[in-house]
Amino acid sequence: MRRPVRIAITGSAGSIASNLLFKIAAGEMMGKDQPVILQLIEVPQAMEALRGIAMELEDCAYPLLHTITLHDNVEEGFSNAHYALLIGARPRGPGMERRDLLEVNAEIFSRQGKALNEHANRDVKVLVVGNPANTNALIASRNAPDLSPSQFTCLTRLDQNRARGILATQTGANPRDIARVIIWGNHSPTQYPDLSHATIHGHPAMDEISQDWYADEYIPQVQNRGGDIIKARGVSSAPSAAQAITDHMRDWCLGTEPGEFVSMGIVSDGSYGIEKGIIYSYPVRCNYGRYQIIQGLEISDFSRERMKKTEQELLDEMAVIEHLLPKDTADSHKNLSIRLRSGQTVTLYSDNAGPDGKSLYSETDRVL
Ligand code: NAX
Repeated sequence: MRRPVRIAITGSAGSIASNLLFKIAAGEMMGKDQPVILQLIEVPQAMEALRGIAMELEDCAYPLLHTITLHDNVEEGFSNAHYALLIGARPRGPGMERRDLLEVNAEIFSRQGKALNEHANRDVKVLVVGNPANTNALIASRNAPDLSPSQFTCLTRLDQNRARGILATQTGANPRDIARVIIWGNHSPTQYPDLSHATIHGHPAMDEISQDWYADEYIPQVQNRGGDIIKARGVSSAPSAAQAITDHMRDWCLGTEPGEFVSMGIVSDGSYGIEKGIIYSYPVRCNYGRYQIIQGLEISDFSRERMKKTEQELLDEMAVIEHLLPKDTADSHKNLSIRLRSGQTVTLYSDNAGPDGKSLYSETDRVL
């Protein structure tokens, strides 16, 4: 049996976490042979509710659940964490402008970034879920100068799963047989769900659907799915978000399926002409606990326009909170390849996952 890993989770008494914690304790995220220590973090007024969740976890008698600790502050809660899932965030209140939302969350995520820098394990893997997720991840990362920007990611896997599920329904395919669906950009309605490289049973997905349905129905449906769920249920997505968090962390830690891409919000290294340093959703593949941006995909004018639009929204969000970002961490975000933990540019391993048995990835230093 392995040594237990420490997973710190903010917003632990909220709707997403209430679904997620039971999946983690059951071994769905880190594997069926990996014991876990859950370091659950909430705001002080939610500690009683959190105690109730801890009791329910205990009542499941999960063999992999080593210990549960409860915290009303992140400094204690992040202590020695190997993984940090930042789910809690301030939702938009009545009369609150987007600018106010960005600024109020900037305060929360600055403190969390500093706490991770000071207290977490040096190899901590961070996933930001709380919205606006991409910009919150940027803020946390910029406040953690001793950690690599590549340790900070944000969740766009829910968007990818939605894109796959909706395509499966339309074509009658099993979601398992659909691969290489990509989400580019922001976790917001400007995101671009891209099917140009997607396959169904290994054949181009675009051959199975019409361009009109893709452009006029499919893309807006994926982009607005979160809002449609709130309209229908009266509450935002929770079980599907918990599933997506599980998928994101499992793939990052244990590796992606051979030949498959998954989408993750990660710091841009300038790939595909996207501004360096912003947190942008890219197609990646993961192995040995690292991720690599899939390089060399052909980008049509149709795609380019949409990738730029969502990039622009992220630049606008960054402009709103720029004055709150520490200046001295800007360079580490823009010069990623020299910020590898080893301090050197490295040659990638070759995994024969590319076309004709050649590696797609061996000629780049973009290992993150
Ligand atoms: P809930 O309101 O049910 O739960 C949030 C919990 O976070 C609350 O219990 C609250 O007390 C706690 N919290 C707030 N600030 C905190 C802080 N500073 N430290 C610790 N805990 C804190 O929201 P839920 O439905 O669980 O959603 C959580 C966040 O995920 C929201 O920001 C939501 O917008 C975002 N989402 C992001 C998604 C993504 O794909 N990136 C999809 C799902 C979801 O909409």
